[in-house]
Amino acid sequence: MSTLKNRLRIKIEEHRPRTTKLLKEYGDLKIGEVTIGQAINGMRGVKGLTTDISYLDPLEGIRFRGKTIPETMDELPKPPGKDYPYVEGFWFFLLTGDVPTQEEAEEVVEDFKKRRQLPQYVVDLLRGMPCGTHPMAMFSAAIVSMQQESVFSKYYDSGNYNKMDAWEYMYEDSTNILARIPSIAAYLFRMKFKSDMIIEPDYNLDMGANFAHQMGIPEPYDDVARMYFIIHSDHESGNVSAHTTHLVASALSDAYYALSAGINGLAGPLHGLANQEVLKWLLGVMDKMGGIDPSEEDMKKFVWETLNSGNVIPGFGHAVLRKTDPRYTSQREFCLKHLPNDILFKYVDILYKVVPDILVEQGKAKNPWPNVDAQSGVIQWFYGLRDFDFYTVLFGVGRAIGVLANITWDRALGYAIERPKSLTTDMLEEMAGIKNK
Ligand code: CMX
Repeated sequence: MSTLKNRLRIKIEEHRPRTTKLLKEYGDLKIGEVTIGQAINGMRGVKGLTTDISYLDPLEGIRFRGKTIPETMDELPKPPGKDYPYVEGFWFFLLTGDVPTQEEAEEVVEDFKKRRQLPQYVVDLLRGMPCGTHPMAMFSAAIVSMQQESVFSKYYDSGNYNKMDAWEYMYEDSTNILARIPSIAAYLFRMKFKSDMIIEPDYNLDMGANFAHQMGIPEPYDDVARMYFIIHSDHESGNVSAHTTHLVASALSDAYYALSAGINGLAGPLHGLANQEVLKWLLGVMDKMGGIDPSEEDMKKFVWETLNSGNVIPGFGHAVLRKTDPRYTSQREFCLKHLPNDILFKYVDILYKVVPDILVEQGKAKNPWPNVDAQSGVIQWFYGLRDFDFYTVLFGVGRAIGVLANITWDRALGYAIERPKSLTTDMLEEMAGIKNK
């Protein structure tokens, strides 16, 4: 058994009594209340999920296994000479909560290489889809097409299913998926946007470097990929992609079904698709300003025009965060180092200066600060990735790491099938004392 799987087994066995004790002895303890506003408006802030993989503090932003993004980037093992950690080592860290040693991370790198090969039927499926299909629909279809390989489903059907061992099968499916999806993403990118000039994987490379290689983009795009996948991995359990993946897996659907569903949620413009929306909007701003260095005054005018026409400012606001998203900051730092003079980055920079005050003045958004999506497209654009329909697929590869770690733990801790209760409008009116007799 690999070091990672063995460590995970130990962590799971240590953790199980904590969950059992909470359920058995404190199961009736109240941890919150639900208002009519929350029942109608997306359950915002309702405490109804448990995860130890990440925690989102409204003011501090995300922590992965207790570590901030800078701590994560600093402490995890990196490929020699690189600025960002191995994605495979980050998978080890999210699953176990332990920072792997260099050797442990590299063992996972080797494990992923063995699982990387794409089945021919995935390639055939991608090639058979209508050319107008959105890359997110292709990505989701490719993931669910591999469901026939699920070892979890086979185990469930075997007649020997034991809920205590189910996590092992979820782990195997999850690792197989993670090892393959960067190649799926790169394949569909080259097929769709690079005249079908496919680049075969290089089995000497780690996930980030092989992704850059298969995309056909030189260094430091390998580090961009590592950074991008890590910062997009997890953002607690309540966001649409994470929650959907968890919800589907709670029915004991396997990781292929669950992740494909989560990816479909990520494709929404209020969630993952926002990075594509930001780029589209930014290019519109640039076009209107004639591509010259923008002035703050012109930018303010444009932002107000967008708001007054009933649109949101993409890349700003957040359902939970109440400060600048540290995922934004992390990418901003990358931009300041690698592309400080890029014209698009200058637009993003000015937006950072003018949008928050305008959103405060408008008085609607609870959080006027930028989120992750306000920066990510700019970096991709700079490295020549100009087909922004593809951007959310990149987010999807990263998001898979977090949600697959979560559903592996869901099975380890035997989390139940999700079934919140709904009420009718009549019932809410009755509770509010406004029901017409
Ligand atoms: N521009 C203009 N108006 C905004 C706004 C923005 N960036 N963000 C919020 N608002 C508005 C909302 O549309 C809402 O208006 P109505 O009352 O007219 O419906 C009001 O402010 C209150 O919304 P909120 O409680 O602050 O925000 P929500 O939790 O409802 O929504 C989000 C959060 C992210 C969907 C929203 O801020 C938004 O639409 N932002 C732009 C899209 C975006 O960047 N999405 C990426 C999110 C990142 C992620 O998923 O991780």
